[in-house]
Amino acid sequence: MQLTHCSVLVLISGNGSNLQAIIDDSIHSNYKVCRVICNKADAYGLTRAAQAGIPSTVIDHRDYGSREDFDSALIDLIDQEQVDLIVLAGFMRILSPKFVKHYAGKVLNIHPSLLPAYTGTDTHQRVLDAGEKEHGVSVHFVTEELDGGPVIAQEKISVEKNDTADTLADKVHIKEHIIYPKVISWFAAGRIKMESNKAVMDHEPLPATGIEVHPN
Ligand code: NHR
Ligand code: GAR
Repeated sequence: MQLTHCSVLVLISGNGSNLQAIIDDSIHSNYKVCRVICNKADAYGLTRAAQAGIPSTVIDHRDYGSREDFDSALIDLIDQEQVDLIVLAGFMRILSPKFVKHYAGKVLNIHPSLLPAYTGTDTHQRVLDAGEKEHGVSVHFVTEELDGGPVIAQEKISVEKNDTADTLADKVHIKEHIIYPKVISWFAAGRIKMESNKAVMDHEPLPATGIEVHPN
């Protein structure tokens, strides 16, 4: 089903460069960012939302007694409006099974590695330490398994001799800002779904590494 104008809610914790790329793309695409929710009051991403005229809400996890209480409050906030898709863009709180079940098939995350390799944090340094020749970025559906939901798309970069964790992070960011808006527009067009814990595009199940965007 084609959503006439897919309403996207973006969850952030920090700088929000992916949020910015999504906002910039949305202006000429088939989705709109209806709200930004952030768990850090001083995150620069909130300034980006304000500059784009997008409403935002801060909800600090430290004000809640448990992860489940925080997630219940998050669900209450999100359900105040009609949201078609929730996008994690540098959002740093693990979402409880209750949250994930409530929005099954409607939550995406971007992760700076070629999943299933290098889940977790500090991916760029770990890729260097392992002597990998390739690195990259993955967009996946969020499930209860951390960084383990079905992959929709990946984009690769090559690791050169003089790369550092910082240069790899820069290269990965450039790719993130291309791949994330692209996947969101596919979702908005009704082309991507999660079915039985698999990512499906145009009714075809995708391979475990998703679609390769810009193959070399
Ligand atoms: N939630 C679920 N259920 N599944 C995923 O795949 C998720 C998720 C929530 C966030 C993003 C993520 C990543 O891409 C993400 C994927 C934070 C942590 C973490 O350990 C792990 C993975 C990711 C984000 N967070 C700590 C926590 O206790 C807090 C760290 C902090 O506040 O700085 O939640 O890698
Ligand atoms: C991005 O590189 C994203 O892949 C990564 O955080 C950065 C957020 O940047 N996510 C994780 O590492 C999740 N643990 P941004 O705030 O500028 O979009």
